[in-house]
Amino acid sequence: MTTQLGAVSEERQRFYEEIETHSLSPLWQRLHALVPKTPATPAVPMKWDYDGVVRQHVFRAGDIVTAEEAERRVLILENPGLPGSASITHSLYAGLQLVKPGEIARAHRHSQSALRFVIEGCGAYTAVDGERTVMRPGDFVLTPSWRWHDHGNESNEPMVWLDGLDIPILSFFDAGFAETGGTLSQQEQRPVGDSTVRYGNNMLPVDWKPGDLASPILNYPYERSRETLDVLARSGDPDICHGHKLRFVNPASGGSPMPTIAAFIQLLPAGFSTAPYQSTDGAVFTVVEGEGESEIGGIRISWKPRDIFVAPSWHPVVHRCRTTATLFSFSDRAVQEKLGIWREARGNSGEKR
Ligand code: GTQ
Repeated sequence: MTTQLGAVSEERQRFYEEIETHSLSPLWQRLHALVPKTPATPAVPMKWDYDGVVRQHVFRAGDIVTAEEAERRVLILENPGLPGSASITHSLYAGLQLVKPGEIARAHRHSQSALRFVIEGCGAYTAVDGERTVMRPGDFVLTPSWRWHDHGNESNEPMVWLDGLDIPILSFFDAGFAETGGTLSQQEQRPVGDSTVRYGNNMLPVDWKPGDLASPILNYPYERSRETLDVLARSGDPDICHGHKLRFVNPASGGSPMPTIAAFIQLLPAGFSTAPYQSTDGAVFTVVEGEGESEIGGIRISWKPRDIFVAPSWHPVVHRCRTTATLFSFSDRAVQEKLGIWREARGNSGEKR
């Protein structure tokens, strides 16, 4: 009997080897990995300690590479579960970009959508399609797909921001294009703050039609996000899974600021502990204010301002904080919702929606 089974298994092994030479492969050997019962990402929970570890390396990069040489002087935050991928989750890229006083990150455009979330420094600018916005800590800035953008620092302090891009999504679709500008920085076409007033005051110019799926607003300043969180926190109970959480929107559609990337900001009251929450969008968090810890898939991560951490898809997440805390986060929920595949589970049950 055993011999017979062994013989079959040898026969199968020979079969697998033979068909492999014709680029064929048996599904029954791989079915469960290809069609898992629940999401099984190789990405792992991870924290980057900004002030304790990462900051010194970002600044060292500033000593050894010029902005001109590097084009973008960025240290990539690569998920240790996805080595060599330049990805922080399977679908998203994150990096920390340094622009020193007097430097310019050259004008270019690409089909990848990008967000910038300011970690430190004040007064550098991002220009998008000829309009500059001045960046301050906690500001959430967009450089959507195919829009010309450059960055410059005319302040006297270095600036570091978190770059969040959909690079892995574009590379999955093999749909990436990029162009370098003819000039280092763009010609100014509209005054600073134009898009905030034009599109951000709960009105839109009457015959204006969006040219693409991204928000026409360049900067969602922390001042306004924080004020909104404060109003929510003063006048209602926190959600058990999220505390007080807001999603950033494209005022033209009510949807996510960019078609592939959703972004959020949340306030956790001092002493608050969230109920377990899991969703299919792996999320990248950065701490603006407060100290606390998160348990992500059973792994405990303590955090303080400017730290960055990642919660991979379907890992149960719990946040606890000693002081009032505000967390910015971004994920691919925008894409998953468009495809009808996004799921969440609230509380302990692990039940689907
Ligand atoms: O500033 O356009 O971190 O193209 C990676 C790729 C930043 C950018 C990154 C990019 C950019």
